[in-house]
Amino acid sequence: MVEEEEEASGRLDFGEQGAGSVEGSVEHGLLRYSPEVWNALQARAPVVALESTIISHGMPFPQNLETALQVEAIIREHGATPATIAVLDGHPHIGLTLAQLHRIASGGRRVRKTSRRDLPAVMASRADGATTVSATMLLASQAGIPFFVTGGLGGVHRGGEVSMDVSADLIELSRTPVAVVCAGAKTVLDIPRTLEVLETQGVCVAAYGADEFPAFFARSSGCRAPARVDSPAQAAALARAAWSLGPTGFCGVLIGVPIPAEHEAQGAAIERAIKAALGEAESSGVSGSDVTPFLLKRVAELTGGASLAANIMLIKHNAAIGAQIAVAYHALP
Ligand code: PSU
Ligand code: MN
Repeated sequence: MVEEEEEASGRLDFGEQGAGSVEGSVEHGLLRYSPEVWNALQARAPVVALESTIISHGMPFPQNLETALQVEAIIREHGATPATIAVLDGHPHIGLTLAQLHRIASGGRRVRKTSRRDLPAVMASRADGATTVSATMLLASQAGIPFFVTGGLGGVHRGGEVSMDVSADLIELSRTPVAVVCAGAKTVLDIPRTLEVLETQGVCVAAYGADEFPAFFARSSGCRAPARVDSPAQAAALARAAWSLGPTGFCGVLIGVPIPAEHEAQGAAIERAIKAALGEAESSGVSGSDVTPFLLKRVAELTGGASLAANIMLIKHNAAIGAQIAVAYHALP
């Protein structure tokens, strides 16, 4: 395990903001920032948040680490600064070094899947936690980062009307003013009910360059998206309109980016694997926060890696568009 962290080159002096330097990161209040992210935020440059559960629980090592690094590179290529978020030794980190990314990617079960409700326990026990969409949104918002890119969103699980297994991601979108750019929700979930809960919670949902809300591996979910945007500038304007309504108005914004048509071919095989994995989850009694990681792992195994390849392609695609949206937001008049 790579544990050592580089000392920051040259002591950073952020005395005015009350920030200090800890093991190469900038400590400000509750949060520890990588120098790259801290400097970008101080300069009011566009920053894009990234979650870490997709690294620890969404993909196997070492593809997870390679993908995380490539996604960060894509965001930089598009003119924004990536900020991967995770909890290390109980401290929320905004922006990770290579060593810290490696620690999350290779940590196996030692790294805890951390949604909003888990943050206090992970912090108090000084554990390592990989943040889900809900916890990442909360920490990104506290860091002043309004844009966040990921692969797939959590949602209402199939049978959720009985189990009440509804991802905290949906509720977070109703509380926290961060725009989430993703490929929609996987059909391991109940997409119509997911959209119903988002409506009930007052979340602004748009599809990017499409009329339907996307279903991750498939462009079409059969569900019309409540709104449509066709460019980074339009997505940025939508987010600004939402946030202009103030703290008691709209909060999160969800932008669903469909999988590019040329990559959709594998969709049918993946759908069959999803059906099989759902049956296995039920018969082996997997429940709670283990359900999503179990399904993602089994679908990847059953498709011989095709779902993993699609996953990797999608998160990169979303990163390019999310970075363009963050840059467009900064350029709004
Ligand atoms: N869906 C995916 N990939 C993922 C996740 C969901 O296609 O990696 C992860 C995200 O971190 C998301 C979390 O926030 O799972 C949702 O978990 P749950 O269903 O337990 O709320
Ligand atoms: Mn759940």
